[in-house]
Amino acid sequence: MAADGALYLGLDSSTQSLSAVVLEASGGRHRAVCDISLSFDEALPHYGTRHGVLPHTDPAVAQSSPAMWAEALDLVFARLREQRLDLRRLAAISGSAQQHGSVYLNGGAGRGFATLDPARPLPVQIVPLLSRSVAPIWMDSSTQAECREIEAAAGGASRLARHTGSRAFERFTGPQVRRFATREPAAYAATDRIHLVSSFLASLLVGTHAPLDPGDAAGMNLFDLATLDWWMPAVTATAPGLRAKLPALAPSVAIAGGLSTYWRTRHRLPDAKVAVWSGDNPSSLIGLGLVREGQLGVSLGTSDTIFGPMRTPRVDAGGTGHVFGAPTGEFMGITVFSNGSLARERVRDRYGLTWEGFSSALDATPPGNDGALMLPWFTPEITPVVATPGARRDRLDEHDAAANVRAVVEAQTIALALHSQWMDVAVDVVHATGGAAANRQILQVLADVFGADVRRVEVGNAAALGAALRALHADRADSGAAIDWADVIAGLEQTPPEVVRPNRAHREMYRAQRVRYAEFERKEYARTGGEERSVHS
Ligand code: ADP
Ligand code: XUL
Repeated sequence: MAADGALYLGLDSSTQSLSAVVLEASGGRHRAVCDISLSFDEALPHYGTRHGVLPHTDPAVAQSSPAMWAEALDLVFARLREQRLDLRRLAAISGSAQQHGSVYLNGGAGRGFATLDPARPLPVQIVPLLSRSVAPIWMDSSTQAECREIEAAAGGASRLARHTGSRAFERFTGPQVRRFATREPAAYAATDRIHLVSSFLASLLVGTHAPLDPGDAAGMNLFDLATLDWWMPAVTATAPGLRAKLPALAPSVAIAGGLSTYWRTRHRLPDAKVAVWSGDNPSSLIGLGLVREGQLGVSLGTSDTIFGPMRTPRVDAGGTGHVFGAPTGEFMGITVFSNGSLARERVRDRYGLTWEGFSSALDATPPGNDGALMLPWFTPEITPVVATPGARRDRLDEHDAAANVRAVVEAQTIALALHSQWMDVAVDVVHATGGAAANRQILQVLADVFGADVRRVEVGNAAALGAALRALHADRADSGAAIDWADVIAGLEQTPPEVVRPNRAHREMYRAQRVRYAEFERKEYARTGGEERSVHS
């Protein structure tokens, strides 16, 4: 058992900001005592990012700056020193980062990390270690050709998905590496190590090349979920000599090292342990308390996302879902829909409603909507892949405001259920989060369609909280006092969640509605999906 009062720091380097959550542990329980965030655009304007992304003439290209991420790390420690925290009690740190982004380093990086000078700012010491000044990130969609080439060379999309958990995706690291190796062969040849954002930042903290965990490694199209090692057919298909440039791999619970002299001297920090970092989705899984199969998370944000732990890495034959490693040592499935809050807002605004009016419309209409259906593809959809935007309606009067409100919510909820079936999980509880989880009527539809309790989880930054919980869990395991994940979650002091219970009769009705929806989706998808055929909203 760690000393009472031990502090655990979780960092989250997301697309737009760097956040930090500090947990204080006491008597087997732990609570957040600090939650801060700095926006890259505002705190570090000299990099010229917009929403964390560097300007580029090609809209398909999305890149950011590794030097900026490093400077943010330095700055967040300076801000932490201004908080009322006794950082001498810092026992361990872990982190979470936007997934898929890659950082390219030359042969001097290992020594450079080990000999950072605490008297000098970090960015000027990092820039000479980079073989590519920019890092492609997850919003990049420029690698279509590379995806197809890798799939072909690795024996097809299904084979790639069976091994790595996903078919080739533009934003995944392998296709990004291939594009760099092809277009800038000299810079690629000068690259000694390719880190993900997570392992790059962990390397800065420990002063040596840090390993990758299965959570983030699975976002590369290079990692074999069955062997937890690199899958050589994909590595070979991606770029020449790539194997030697990849980081080491380690379980999520591993300690990557101790905080290096740079941090201890510059920020007067103790010799805290640094646990391996992970991606933001695996970290959020922990932050939302999802640690066993049967628990699902639904995030109703800009996009809608459904995710949950899986004991074994079952893969989506439909080709839209992903499997990543989970910090528990098991796996997680995740499916992302682009038509989330923006689609709900389109309907709300079209009928001139407020959110209260939107909720009243849900109250005023019967579950099942008298059979009226909508396909909510207001913008191009990724699940299923639909290139031509436009909502599709069946037995639904476009002028009936209330019925359209119910139709969009039922459609999105049924789509969440249908497109997470591949995870093959017997759902017993859904943890809902994101802006639209504030809406009780939406949560009722969610409970009825899934036939499960819905708990509204209110966490500030789920990824940073998850990272702090991972630091605590890894520290205890490393100290020979390992605790189960269920106890780590149970020990967290939080406001009790609001629980919405399913209505049995509605559940039966939604079973039938799901079948009809699936049929409508199939028909419309075959007729217009992915093709240039517009159906107006
Ligand atoms: P992000 O993905 O940017 O983190 P959030 O999770 O913060 O997004 O969600 C923001 C969205 O929440 C807003 O765009 C809005 O559409 C939605 N929202 C806020 N309140 C409600 C409500 N009462 N009912 C439905 N949606 C809501
Ligand atoms: C996941 C993905 C995003 C990033 C954003 O596949 O691309 O969720 O991790 O931070």
